[in-house]
Amino acid sequence: MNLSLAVIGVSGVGKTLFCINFAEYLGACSLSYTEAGGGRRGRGLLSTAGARRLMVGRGRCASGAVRTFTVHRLIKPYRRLALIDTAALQQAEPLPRRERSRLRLTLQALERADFILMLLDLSCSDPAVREFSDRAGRYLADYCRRQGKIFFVAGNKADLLIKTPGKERFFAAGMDLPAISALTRAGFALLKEALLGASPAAASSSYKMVDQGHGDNSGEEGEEDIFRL
Ligand SMILES: Nc1nc2c(ncn2[C@@H]2O[C@H](COP(=O)(O)OP(=O)(O)OP(=O)(O)O)[C@@H](O)[C@H]2O)c(=O)[nH]1
Ligand SMILES: [Mg+2]
Repeated sequence: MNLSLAVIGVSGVGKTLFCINFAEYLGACSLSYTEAGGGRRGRGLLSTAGARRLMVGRGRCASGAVRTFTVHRLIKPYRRLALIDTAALQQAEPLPRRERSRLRLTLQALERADFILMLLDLSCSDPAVREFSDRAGRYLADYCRRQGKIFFVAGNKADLLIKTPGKERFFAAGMDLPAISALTRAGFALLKEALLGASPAAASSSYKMVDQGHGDNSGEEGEEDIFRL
């Protein structure tokens, strides 16, 4: 049985660092990957340290590509875990052509994934980015509910907060927001537990597990489609 987790969020939120460090946390020393978009298409094998050096940080090589890291036999009962590092969500309206093709790749990745993890940057104080991320989160929660996928949302960069992580509750997209740090690995244990505890077959009940009912994202009409191509 294989498991695929798509990681989504705006640029700089920590998607790439999360994928590499979560794979390493699960026991991977090297990562095989495929990538498409951002003017690139290819595959490769890197150590986790090499992947961090080459792939993390704004403007790093292939930023804007959708990249799939595959790790083997690390998370029982799954034989393979695919971590899909999607292209950054962009707020521009209308989206420039190049961004539309990246968004198309991201939407295809979401279709393939069993689980979708949306990352928000807890250290970000820009209200426009927060509002956009919140709308994107609501849209994705609604999409996952309709498609029978499991949706997680987490606040990354908790290590940058002055308050002790875990002592404060955050909410986004109408949900409780667990605080994690892709850098320090805080919250990874809980995330692993949540992944193992939620089988794709039980998607609708697991969705309720993360939906704490703050705000209304259960409307019959669904959320406004903010991912227009
Ligand atoms: N302090 C801290 N920094 C982090 C954390 N996660 C990511 N970063 C830093 O944030 C910056 C962006 O991280 P990336 O993983 O490249 O972000 P991304 O979401 O992949 O960005 P794009 O590829 O542009 O979409 C890097 O400098 C990371 O080292 C975290 O949990 N804590
Ligand atoms: Mg990245």
